[in-house]
Formats: sequence, structure tokens, C-alpha cells
Amino acid sequence: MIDKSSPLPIYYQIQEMIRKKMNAGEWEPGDMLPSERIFAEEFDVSRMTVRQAIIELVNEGLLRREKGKGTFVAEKKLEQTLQGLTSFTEDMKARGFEPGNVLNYFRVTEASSDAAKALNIKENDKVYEMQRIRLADKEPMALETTYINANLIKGLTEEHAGKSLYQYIEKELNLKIGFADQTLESAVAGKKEAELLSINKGDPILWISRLTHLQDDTPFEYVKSAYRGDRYKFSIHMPRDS
Ligand code: 16G
Repeated sequence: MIDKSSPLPIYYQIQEMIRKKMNAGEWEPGDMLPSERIFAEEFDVSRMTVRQAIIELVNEGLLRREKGKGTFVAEKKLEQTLQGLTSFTEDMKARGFEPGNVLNYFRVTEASSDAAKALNIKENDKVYEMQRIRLADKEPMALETTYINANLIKGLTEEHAGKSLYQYIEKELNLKIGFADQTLESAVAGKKEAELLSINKGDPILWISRLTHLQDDTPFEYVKSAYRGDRYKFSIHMPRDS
């Protein structure tokens, strides 16, 4: 399958072969690739060339390496649309995943300067502050730190936070969620995010900040989330204004 007389570099031909096997479903997420030595022997090329091909696919996120174990086909990323205001629970259910939460902490406290500024309240006003690891089929996907205006969203408990916040707000309090403003920034996982998301320190993450408003324009929720870069990609449909 490797054509040494081709003008295409050999490492590139190896990559194409790997991509084709993945696209054809011959190699599936979680499958281990043959070792560099086996590849090199099979194609009669140097191990350096095989390594170059593999490292680039690891950097692209198609493969992942585990120290002392080998190279594996990476899990497929979840594609999350940026249109429409949905909750994590809704997103996971729509995909057929079981949503889960690990509640790291939940407290009623005075708003920090950041939270007060975002929520347009005073620094000593009460907020619920919580941190949740959001799970899809028990796998950690995102780490969310949430501040909620306690004067607007009354009666919130640990139990609600352990399930769906939006469901509590809409179904139990009968409040109407209106819109959110959101920013996305790339970053790398620090020690804390790495531990909580079961990834390595330095792995890519995406920081998403969301400020959510009720239908009457009052902001009620300020959330900072670290999404796993290896498990998420975001999409948006962009019609051109005429
Ligand atoms: C999403 C939202 C988060 C919201 C949560 C409610 C982003 C970046 N974040 O995770 O702001 O608090 O949904 O989900 O989209 P829940 O109703 O399942 O608690």
C-alpha cells in the first residue's frame, strides 16, 4: 500500500492509510494500533517515518497515546451546536447518553466581585455557588462553576443541583429562560481541571463563560465551564445576511 516511487511523502501515505481504515470502521475508537516496529516492518520504512505519521495524527486528535501501553484510535468528539439555548441534561439526552453530575460543592454565599458584576447585583447579595462535573455515560465531559442569583431563583437545593438546574427553574419555579451570552476561549488544563476531568495537565480545554437571562432580560446565571478539548467540537450554521 506504500508507494515509494510516489511524490507523496511516505509519512503522509501512512497517515492516509490510517485515516481510511478509521473512516471505513475497520479501526474503531479504543482500538490499539500495531506498534511502530510492526508498521515499520510491514511497510519496509524507518520507525522514525512511522513515528512522524503517528505524532501528527495524535496532535490532530484522531489518535491518542498512552504511556507504556501504545497508540489508540481516539473517541469521536461530540458535536455541540452553538445555536439555541439548551441545558447539559437536554444535550446528553438528545444524543442518547445518560447525563450525570458529580457535585463538588454547593453553597449559599455572598457574591464575589466577578459574579456580582456579571449578575448585576451587589457584592453582598446572596448567590448559590456550585461546582459540578458533568458526565455523559459516566465519563467526565465538562467542569462547571455556577453562580445563581438567589433572590431570583428561590429554594434551590443540592438535590436540584445534582440533577437539572434548567428543569428546576422552568418546571418547578415556572420561570421563563430567555437567552444567554457566551464566550469561548482555548486553554490548557491545570492540575485541578485535569484531575476532575480525568485528563492530563496540559491537555487542551475550552473555557466557556455563559451569562443566562430570564425572559424579562434579568441575568440569573453566570457559569464558567471547562470543556474537554479531546471530546468536544462546536458547530454553528451561519447564513449570510442579505
Ligand atoms: C449547560 C450550560 C450551563 C447550564 C447548564 C444547565 C454551557 C456552556 N453551559 O451546561 O450554563 O447551567 O447547561 O444544565 O452550555 P442542567 O439543566 O442539566 O443543570
